[in-house]
Amino acid sequence: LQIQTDLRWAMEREEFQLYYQPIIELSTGKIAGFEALLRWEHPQKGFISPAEFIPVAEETGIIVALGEWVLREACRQLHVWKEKFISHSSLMMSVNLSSQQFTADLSQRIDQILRETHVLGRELKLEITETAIMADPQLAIATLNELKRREIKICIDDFGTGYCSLGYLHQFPVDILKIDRSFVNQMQASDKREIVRVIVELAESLRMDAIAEGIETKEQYFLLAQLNCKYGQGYFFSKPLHPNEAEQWLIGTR
Ligand code: G
Ligand code: G
Ligand code: NA
Repeated sequence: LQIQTDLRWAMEREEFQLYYQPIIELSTGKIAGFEALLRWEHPQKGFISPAEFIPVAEETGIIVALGEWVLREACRQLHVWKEKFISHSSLMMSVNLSSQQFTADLSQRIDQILRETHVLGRELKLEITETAIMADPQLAIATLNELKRREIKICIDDFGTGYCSLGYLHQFPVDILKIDRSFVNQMQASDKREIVRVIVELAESLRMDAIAEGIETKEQYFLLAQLNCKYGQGYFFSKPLHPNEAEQWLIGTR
């Protein structure tokens, strides 16, 4: 496959770029951080969606090196912004992890990156899917505990779409449940709204926070705030932004 070959070269050719989507604290409307989202600008084909190339990067194992680049770049950018905008001192950076990055040596790799980029563990949030965690729950518990010792925040991504055993959930040192977009964008339907309510209450009873993704309307925002969902992100607030645009956002929202 051409895309496989191109992916191998793309890192050296510096064709990857991170975009940043603001994460909002719903009770105040203030920015709490960003989610880093990978973009690939192919020299001939233009922008290729991560939905298309991440699976290929996973099949070929390229995701491990690529994922490490993402972590380093996101941390580097966070540090730059914290130095530049001291009024945003509590800003956090969220990074997506592929299941293949979720290995026993993950925390040592991250230690190295945090040292290099002068970022603190508590400023970093990792987004992991239910599927990645449930692939090997015992390994997951050990790895998550290592991350927790460093005060790194753990978020279960796309919560509600995979299978996360409730029996395990309370054993995982998880900080945040991210409510999948598919529930959020149909919140005007009462059954979907109930699912969102149940996830927010589940998070609360497990002493976790909830974040909603894919908020596109003011109605969704108000409903989520009413349900005491702590954080949110989505096109209603902002699409994922080029770093320069993200900076403008920080300037405008101090
Ligand atoms: O940004 P966009 O909606 O096009 O992303 C599509 C999918 O790709 C999302 O599910 C997102 O989680 C995933 N994705 C984006 N950036 C990264 C990344 O840096 N690492 C991993 N593993 N997945 C990512
Ligand atoms: O599941 P995950 O958080 O990895 O998905 C992030 C992806 O969702 C990003 O690629 C981003 O472009 C996309 N996205 C972000 N906000 C919205 C939104 O409000 N609506 C829709 N449909 N997609 C969104
Ligand atoms: Na995510």
